[in-house]
Formats: sequence, C-alpha cells, structure tokens
Amino acid sequence: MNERIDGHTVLIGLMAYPIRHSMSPTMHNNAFAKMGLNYAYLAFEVTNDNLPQAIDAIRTLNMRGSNVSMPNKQKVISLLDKLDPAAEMVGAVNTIVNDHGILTGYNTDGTGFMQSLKDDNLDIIGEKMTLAGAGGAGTAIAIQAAIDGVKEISIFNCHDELWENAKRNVDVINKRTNCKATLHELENEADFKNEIQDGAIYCDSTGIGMKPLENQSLVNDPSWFKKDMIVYDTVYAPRTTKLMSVAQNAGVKHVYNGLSMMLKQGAEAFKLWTDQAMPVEYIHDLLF
Ligand code: SKM
Repeated sequence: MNERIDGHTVLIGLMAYPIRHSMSPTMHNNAFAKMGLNYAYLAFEVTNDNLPQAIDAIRTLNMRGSNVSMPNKQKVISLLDKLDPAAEMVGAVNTIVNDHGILTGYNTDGTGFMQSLKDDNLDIIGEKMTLAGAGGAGTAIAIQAAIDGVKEISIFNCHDELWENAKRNVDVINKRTNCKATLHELENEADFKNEIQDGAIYCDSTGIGMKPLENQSLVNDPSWFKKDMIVYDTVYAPRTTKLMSVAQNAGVKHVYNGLSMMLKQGAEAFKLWTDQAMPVEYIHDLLF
C-alpha cells in the first residue's frame, strides 16, 4: 500500500455506520494494486447526521466516488445530482460516481446479485423467483431481477415494518417492468412451499441465519427444494447458513451464500469508478 500512495492517488470512500467490519477496503485496495491503478479506498464512519458534509467532501476533495451502506442508502439520494434509473426504482444508492463535480448514484447490489449467477452460467431470465424479505438487499434483488427479465417474482414477507416496502416493490415491478410480481404472507406455509417449488430460484434476503438468528431458517424441510433449483442466501457470516444446509441436504446443486453478491456488487462499483474489470478471481482467492 505504501508503495502505491503518492501525490496523485485518488480517493474512493465507503460511508456507513457501523462499518469497521467491512471487507470492501481490503477487496478494492487489493484490486487497485493488482491492476496498477492509483486509487485508495477508505472506510469512513458516517451517519445520517453528517452525511451532507461527507457527500460535499466528495466534491471538495475531488474524490472519484464512494460506496454507501446502512444507514445512508436512502438518505443519500437527495444529496446527489443524478440518479441511475435502476437506483431510482430501488429507492437506494450504494455507489456514487463523481464526474467533474457531478455526483451520480447507482445501486450495484442488484446488478451484483444477477452477475453472480451469470458468472456461473446460471440463467434465470424468463424464470420464476421466490424471494423472502423486502429490506435493502431484497428490494435491490427484486427490482434488478425484474428489470433484467425474470418472468415472475413471488415476494414473501411477514406483517412487520417491511410489509409496506414489500407492497411498494410489487407495485413498482408491476407498473414499470414486464415482470409479474405478487405479494405473499410469510405466515402462509402452504403458499410459501408451493411458490418455492414452482420457481427456478429461491432467495432469502431476510438476514435470518446470521447472528443473533444463527441456526435458524425459514425453510427447514429439505423436501421443499428441487435438486435443479438455485437456493441463495444473502447472509455470508456464517459461510454456511442453516438454509444452505437444508438445501444441501436436499441435494440442491446451486447453493449460494452472500459472498458472491458482496464480491460482484464491489466489482460493478469498481467498473463504474475505473472503467476496468475487477480481477474477481484473484480477489475471490485472496479474500474468500
Ligand atoms: O452495498 C454494499 C456496499 O457497497 C458495501 C458494503 C460493505 O462494505 O459492507 C455492504 C453493502 O451495503
């Protein structure tokens, strides 16, 4: 790192709180070094309160851009100059690009999810997806999958604080894409099982399976899964969640944790900032 930093090094940030646990700085700085690119990526503890000053600093310091994570992904929108149409539909931004003082917001969480499947030659275009959850990750996944051409998405949520967001996601998809989205109650087990069995991919974006809900899963019966489907958990700590074990017990061939999505959302952001492809295999072997 020392050898790389000089008077021309351009800064890229990550603005979130808490954020010290993030693997993004290691991921991006190693990718910059490998590619010989003169950028440095640093994490900054930024809350909703100091977000306006932090966004201004992107312009003042002529930073190339920033990633944005919780709790700033929605709040940041009003502070930017332009918004990518997909980010506007998602209602959240995780990547900012600074072009000569003009800040544009993108969302690479959804494109990263879709790219992680494409890179493994898995094609869900024209297929049906069953998705649990309607938070940040779930919203980005649903909207991007619909934009890219997934035919049908059944969204499951319980009647909690995210129910209204789940309704909003279904509305946006039905009004603005060719995908047919439906909203279902997670409490309805028979419906949940049917929809999972009817789909090519089941994705859990609820965070169940991660601390403090380790060893928990919305699906506990392997017979709910078909061997040729994809089961995707957005959780990456632990590396194998309860849901993934259930799917593996069912003999499901394509079982994912959230690391691929994490890596590919980073790669999509890397491309936006540098116009170069992240060396994803190198980073994968280094970090994961
Ligand atoms: O959307 C990503 C973000 O770009 C980086 C991140 C992290 O470093 O923990 C998490 C997600 O919110």
